[in-house]
Amino acid sequence: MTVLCVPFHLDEPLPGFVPPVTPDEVIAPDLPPGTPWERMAVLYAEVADAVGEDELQVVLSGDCTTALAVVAGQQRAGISPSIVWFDAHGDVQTAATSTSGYLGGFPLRQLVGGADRLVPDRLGLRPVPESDVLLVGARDLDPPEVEFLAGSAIRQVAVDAVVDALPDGPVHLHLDADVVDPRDLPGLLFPSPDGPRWPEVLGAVRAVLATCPVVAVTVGCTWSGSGTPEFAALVREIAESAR
Ligand SMILES: [Mn+2]
Repeated sequence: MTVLCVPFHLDEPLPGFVPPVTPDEVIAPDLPPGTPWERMAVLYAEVADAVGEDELQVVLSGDCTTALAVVAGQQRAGISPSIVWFDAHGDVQTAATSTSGYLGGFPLRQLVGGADRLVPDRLGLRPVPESDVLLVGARDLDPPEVEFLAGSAIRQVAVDAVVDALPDGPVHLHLDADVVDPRDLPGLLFPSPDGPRWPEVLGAVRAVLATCPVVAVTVGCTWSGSGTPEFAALVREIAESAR
């Protein structure tokens, strides 16, 4: 088991990033000038290279897009993981549908082969079949996301229903911190009210770890500050579950 830290939010370094657990390795290269996607492609090439075979990888970053690199690295190692994506948001926007243009709202769509292909193509990321994706706890979806998901084989469940909906085979578990109700996790960049309270999220993540073979975990520390001790304890538990 290896804990990697990628102290970035998209292509922006986060020099003050406080990872919830002490990482084994920090990946923080100087990125060349370019568009945000070009810069992220350089960063994620290093992350994908660091993702090895037959070990649980826990990757901590300030966003959800880093998951693209981790899935690409797993595929190179011969693993085709299903995706269990805990997130208050859908992350299935594209440049054509997003009103904000926030790139952090795109990665799940990119994982299933949607638009905005620069990073997936440079990483050699093969599309994950939509039927192998479970979106958990999403409650803040924009209209184009609702429309896309309605016509997609991506399944959606509430946090308390995850255990009966898990896909087969090796699983990439993604945890965007903002799936937690903001009352229990202050400082979130995109807080989404009326979410599951902390004990429910904790129980659901434990159930995933206990029920299916989790081969990688990406944690989007989508907060300003340092998170909470409870969240750090969960990440430590995840990391130790593979020892
Ligand atoms: Mn997200």
